[in-house]
Amino acid sequence: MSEEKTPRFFHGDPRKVIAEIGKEEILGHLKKMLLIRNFEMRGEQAYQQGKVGGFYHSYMGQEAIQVGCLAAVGSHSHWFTTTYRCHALALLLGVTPNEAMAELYGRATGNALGRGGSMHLYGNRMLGGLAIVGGHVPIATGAAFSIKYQKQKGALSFCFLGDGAVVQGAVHESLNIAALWHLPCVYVVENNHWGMGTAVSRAVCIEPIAENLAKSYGIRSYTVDGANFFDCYSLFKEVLSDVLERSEPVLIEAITERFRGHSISDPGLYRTKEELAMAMDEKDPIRILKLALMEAGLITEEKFKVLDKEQRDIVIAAMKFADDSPWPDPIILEEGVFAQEGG
Ligand SMILES: Cc1ncc(C[n+]2csc(CCOP(=O)(O)OP(=O)(O)O)c2C)c(N)n1
Repeated sequence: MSEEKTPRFFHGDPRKVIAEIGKEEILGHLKKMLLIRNFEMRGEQAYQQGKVGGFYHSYMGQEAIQVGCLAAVGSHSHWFTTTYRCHALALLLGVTPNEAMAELYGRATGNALGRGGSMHLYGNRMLGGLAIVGGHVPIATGAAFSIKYQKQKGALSFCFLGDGAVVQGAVHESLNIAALWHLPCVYVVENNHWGMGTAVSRAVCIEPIAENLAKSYGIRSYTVDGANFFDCYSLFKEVLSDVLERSEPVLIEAITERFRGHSISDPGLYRTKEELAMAMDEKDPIRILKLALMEAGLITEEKFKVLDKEQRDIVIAAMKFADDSPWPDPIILEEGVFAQEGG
């Protein structure tokens, strides 16, 4: 990366963050990351066994971004929108592991009654799980408009999108209207370096993305290490108070790594095993948080193993729940369908 391409990273102070969050609560955030990791690993396993159909996009490797965001901003009043890579956000926004897993299995007890599958999970404040690249960005922008129009206090709209989505027209129209109308929307580009098998440098003409793009729309931008919980938490705290105060959109770029192929059917031949192994070692958000908490004397290796096992057991129980759940009754196929062709 040449010098002008090097972003200015936003940093958080781990000691300050631990003092602010509290010792027990920060372990709670580690547990959430472990839940997501275990959910993704077991979900993949179920897929390989033929129990999960359709697509499967793992969030493994990116956990610190959405866990850090939710830890900082809470979920009570905001709107959240994301892509097909949506298991983590759903789990963070109150979808239980049972109903998320049952949705992957296509069962009636699933989060979308077994009709949506892996890419279409919904939560109380979660507008989707949406699979058209860039297509969800106007939806998040609309949510920000509704917050402003209804004069809702303390609420923002958070939109997670991939680096590959940045070149979609809908994203630019959204940024323009959000800046023009001063909408309280936080756009978070999760830059995992790849859009399917295409490197970001072959698809997007500017880097760093957020710093450059934000200039065109006259809005603030930040770049953050998406593997570092403390940095992500601190950034989202800062952005929360900033956007609430100014009611202006903000563009964040979280540099991250996806530990799997684009989807489960992607063998990932475009990157070497060594590159991936290095990323999974050096940029593992769970390992980074674990080491920091060990250094702070908040956790031991043994305690970490106990927490990991607890989360694994929750996910294994969710798989059993899904396995034991009924298939949807075909008679309800047209229920909840709001648009139909013809008269
Ligand atoms: C409009 C549209 N074009 C193409 C696709 C096929 N497609 C699905 S995911 C994807 C890559 C998106 O990459 P990125 O935005 O970086 O997100 P990531 O998968 O890395 O999280 C593409 C091209 C699609 N779903 N929608």
